[in-house]
Amino acid sequence: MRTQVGIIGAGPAGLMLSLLLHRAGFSSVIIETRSRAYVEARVRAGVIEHWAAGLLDELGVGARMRKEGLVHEGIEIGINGERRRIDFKSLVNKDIVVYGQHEVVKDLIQARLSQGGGIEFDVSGTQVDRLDSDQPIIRFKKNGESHEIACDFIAGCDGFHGVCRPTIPAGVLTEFERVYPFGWLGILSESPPPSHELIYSYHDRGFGLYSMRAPNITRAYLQCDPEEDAKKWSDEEVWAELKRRLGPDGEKILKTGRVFEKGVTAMRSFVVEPMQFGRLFLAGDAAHIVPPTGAKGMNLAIADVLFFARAIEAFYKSKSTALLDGYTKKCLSRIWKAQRFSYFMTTMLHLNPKDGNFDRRRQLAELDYVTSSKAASTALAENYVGLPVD
Ligand code: FAS
Ligand code: PHB
Repeated sequence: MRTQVGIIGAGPAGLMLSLLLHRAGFSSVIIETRSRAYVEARVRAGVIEHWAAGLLDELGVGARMRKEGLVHEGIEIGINGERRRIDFKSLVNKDIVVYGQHEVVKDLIQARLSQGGGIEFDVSGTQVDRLDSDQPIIRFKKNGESHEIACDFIAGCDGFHGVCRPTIPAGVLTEFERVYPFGWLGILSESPPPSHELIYSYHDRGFGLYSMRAPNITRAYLQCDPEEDAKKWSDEEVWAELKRRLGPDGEKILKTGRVFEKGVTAMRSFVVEPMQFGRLFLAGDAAHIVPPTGAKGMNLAIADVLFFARAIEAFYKSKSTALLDGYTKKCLSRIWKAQRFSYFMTTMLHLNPKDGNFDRRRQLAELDYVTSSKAASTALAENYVGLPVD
């Protein structure tokens, strides 16, 4: 098999890249270790930044998002039960769309397959080779048969636990990492959320996030120990804690329902530099991880591949390698701003067990300032809805 860009991973990064390359007239093949059903059911992110929603529209894959997604013009920040709204529309004249990542993945797969795109699901034994040549190759197995794809470029869109980053020789990459002393216990439930917008709730018992997937489907998270066993939490205990962390009116405004998904996600900030080795280019979680408090993960992945697709187009159409050579710098400029914002939101809203009473007061002052100063809430709003991708 031969293609111009071999893509490893059918997550948001790999799928979006394939669609962008097709639009520009270039060939790609995606190989994915999981089944189509698995990747389409994997519950992850929930927020699409303003520019990313526009890109989905532009690519003709935004119809279901526009029909089923929820446009939000702000968020609420709770401070021990007192909720204050950050009004994106009035501050930065932008909104976001709440629409599950697995729904985005479904739409992207549907669109790519209907274009005749090649997506090989259920592969195993993925290998990348000859990365420092101009003819890198991908090897994989499927249904017991070995396959090889000759490429001009390989996009490592295989997530944090993929094979691409570890294939880069020792000494090339520099890792930057911060691991947080807490995680999130997340649930999905058949019940209406406590507000029509997201509530990020700081509380003396710990952080709580109240999101949704539909008017009658709640997606909620509780700050917990990163090693927490979700199975040890009964539904009743989760609901009781979610109500407490909303504040005095939690019992009244949070309706319970059947919990059909429960899991713990650990939290880290992670970046590798550079994001390239020869003809292998890393994108998305393969190159960086953000704590989900800023709702940046999926959106960063889409921005990376937008920049990569532009670089590929310049290479083939104008024989210029300038954008390819500048790929890492271009991506990192956005990635580090997203890391800064995600760190800011995470440390402002979560209780760090290592902090003392001085830090609790400092956090409360930061929350008071951010939600009462026009300048500070505008800064939060412009980062939350997504910085420009020019
Ligand atoms: P992905 O991990 O989505 O996709 C990588 C793909 O590569 C996967 O399908 C994988 O099966 C495949 N793959 C891996 N190894 C392979 C191999 N050897 N061969 C072939 N294929 C291979 N972000 C938010 O913004 N908000 C959230 O609330 C949020 N919650 C999250 C919860 C969890 C449990 C996790 C893990 C992540 C969460 N994220 C969240 C971040 C998440 O949304 C990622 O940022 C997003 O999935 C990144 O997309 P990709 O880079 O495409 O990586
Ligand atoms: C979600 O809806 O899953 C979600 C929303 C906002 C976040 C993280 C997760 O910051």
